[in-house]
Amino acid sequence: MSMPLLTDLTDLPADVIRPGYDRDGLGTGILHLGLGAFHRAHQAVYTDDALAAEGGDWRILGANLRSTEMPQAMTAQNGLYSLLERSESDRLRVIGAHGHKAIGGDAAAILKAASDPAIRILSLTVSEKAYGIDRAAMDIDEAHPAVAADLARPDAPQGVLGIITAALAARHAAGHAPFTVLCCDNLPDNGTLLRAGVLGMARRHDPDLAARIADQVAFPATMVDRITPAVTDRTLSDVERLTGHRDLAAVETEPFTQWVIEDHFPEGRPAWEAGGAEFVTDVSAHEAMKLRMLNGSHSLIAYLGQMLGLRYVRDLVADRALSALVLRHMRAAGTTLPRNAGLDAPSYAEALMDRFRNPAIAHETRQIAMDGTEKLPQRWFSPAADLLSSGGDPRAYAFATAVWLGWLSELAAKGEQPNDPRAARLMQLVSQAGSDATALTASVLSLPGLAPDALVWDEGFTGATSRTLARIRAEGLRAVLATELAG
Ligand code: CS2
Repeated sequence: MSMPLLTDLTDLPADVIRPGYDRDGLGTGILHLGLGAFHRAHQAVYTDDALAAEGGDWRILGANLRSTEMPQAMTAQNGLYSLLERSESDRLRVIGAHGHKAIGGDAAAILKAASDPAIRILSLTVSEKAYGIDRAAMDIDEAHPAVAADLARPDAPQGVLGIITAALAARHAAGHAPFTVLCCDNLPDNGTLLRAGVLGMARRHDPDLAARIADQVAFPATMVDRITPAVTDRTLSDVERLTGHRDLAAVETEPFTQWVIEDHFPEGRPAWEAGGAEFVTDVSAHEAMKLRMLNGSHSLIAYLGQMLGLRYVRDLVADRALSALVLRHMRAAGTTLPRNAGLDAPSYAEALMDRFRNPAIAHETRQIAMDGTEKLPQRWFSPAADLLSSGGDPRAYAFATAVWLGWLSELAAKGEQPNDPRAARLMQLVSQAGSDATALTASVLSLPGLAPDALVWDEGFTGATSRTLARIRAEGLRAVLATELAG
């Protein structure tokens, strides 16, 4: 007999933690775009804690711009889902912060919801590649497919920038206050960046609207952190065992969680501090530490793992030589961080290594290896440029870059492609460079927006990268690893 679906809070085992508030008594105040596992394991959990502590009309309306699967699953479960925190012992909690219905693949419905005055925060976890913002120009990237579509049809926006701009225009026209825009993706200065994108879009349509947005809309920056592997059949079967219910929206995650937020919410906000969120006036130092040390070393782990056939992050850090390389990367990243900001990079590195080692977390290197051209600029290439400008040793970054290029070469040789929005271009560059490691290094690093010019032109860095790449190709990664730490 198949188990009942999780649709309410009855019939749950006594040890399952459940929402500490009356869900039906609280209205919706947040529209969240991007109903992925990370949002369900992070912001929604903080909101659940905030609602339990202080109540308020801050439940979340979740929406996916394109895919319908998760919104349908959430709607079928009245917005409820299980959060499985994995460590030596698993902890199961049902999250109630979402409303009863979610929106999937219906941009017009999302725009309508965003125009509703009840919504006072619009938050996002749509992944780096969804925005279409040119960081160098701090403007929209007109070649990005969603941006191009929204420039052509501002009345029927499909992308995040078009939807936010159109909703802010509709709210102004109806006499409603703007919402606060809260970017929760792993991008540096994510608030400022998204603001630049929205202003760029608004300026193209209506300069007065752009001026109003610049003047009135808050875009607080955030640093978000919680390792959340993709959901697997094992997640779902463990949740069934622990709850006695089927749950197609369940997520699994690590116990650690962190959220640092700039406290700038003119229309109010939930009491997220109840869940441990830290409110600060400037998140940039925290964000640089997290992006460069955690995400930067994650990307190194991902490409090493992909090349060495190691499936999970924990498999890599269980290997002494590999974990030494990961630690070297973290240390190099640590030297690029702002001084006098009260950061403790050595303790942070140690704590990260422990989190990466968590035997209960099966985080696939394949998942992290996705979208390299979107992730590596902030994870590797800007810190590497900072390191060079302060006279530091760029070896750790040259090594990481060589591993990525080596992996791309290997994929090309097998007739495969990376999972990356610029996959076709990358494969073309690999094929054009042939066996010339110097040419491949130069051509990939010169891709628009990937690496700062100072890095692309630095012969010490590119030379070290292409020499390591040539060795990886000639001798194999294992052989290079053996000498990398020794020399
Ligand atoms: C990872 C991140 O997939 C990736 O690229 O580096 O999702 C990472 O797990 C989170 O940022 C941790 O907070």
